[in-house]
Formats: sequence, structure tokens, C-alpha cells
Amino acid sequence: MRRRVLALAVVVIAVVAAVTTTYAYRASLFPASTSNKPSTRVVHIPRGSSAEPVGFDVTHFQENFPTGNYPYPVNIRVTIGVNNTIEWVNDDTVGHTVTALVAPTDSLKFNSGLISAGQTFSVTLTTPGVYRYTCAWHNWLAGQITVTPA
Ligand SMILES: [Cu+2]
Repeated sequence: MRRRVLALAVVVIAVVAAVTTTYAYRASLFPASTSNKPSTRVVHIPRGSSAEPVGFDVTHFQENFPTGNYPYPVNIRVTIGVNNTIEWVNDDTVGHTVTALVAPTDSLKFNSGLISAGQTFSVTLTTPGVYRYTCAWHNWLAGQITVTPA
């Protein structure tokens, strides 16, 4: 009887040790850090941004923005990691678009279509590089997204 209890204790200890070791091993494979988790970056389109700013030159914009030589301030500059998502929230009272004019080779030029007031649009960028976008109706609303490799 005593021998049986001892044998049972050995088995229990062995099982506990095996389970603990397995957990520790798995924890080392999948660290608790969230740094590699896909994340979403939110960009707000401000209320009133449909009003054309003084001095805006649409011809100059169209000629120079795609080349990156456009001196007018690009409203939004965002840097995100690859496979992360960027979401635009239209806080304005009129519709806007986010329409990519520049995107890395072999990647899609995203185009939201009309984002109505209060609506959102999001895109997950899977190719590193520089993206430049504008609102199709209000070209002064423009931005640049830099996607860094993982
Ligand atoms: Cu717009």
C-alpha cells in the first residue's frame, strides 16, 4: 500500500513537471509582448476641412504631389508597421475620400470611395514603402503614410 502511494506520488510529480515545462517552453515561443500584434492607427478628418485654404493651387498640387516635391504642408504624416491598419474617421459634415496617388510597386492604390459624414474607412497595408493620398474632391486634404518592414 505504501509503495502504491509512493508510485502515485512519483507519477503526479512527473505530470506536474511535464506540464510546467511545456507551459514555460510555449511561453518562450509566444512571448506576452504585444509589439508584434497588428494594430490600427486612427486618423480623423477634421470638421470644416472641406473649406479650401487660401493660396491652394490645384494645378501645382497635381503636378508635384505624386513626385513628393509638393511644398504645401501634407496634413497627415503617419508611420506604421507592415500589416498594420490605418482607419480614417470622417468628423466633417460632408463626404471625403482617401485616394492613393502614390503607392509602392506591386501594391494596390487604395481608394475609399466616398466616406460620408460620420463614416469610416480602413485599409491594411501589406507592402512596405511610401503611400501618398488625397481627397478626390478636396486635394488640400492630403497625407503620407510610411509603412516600415516588420
Ligand atoms: Cu474631401
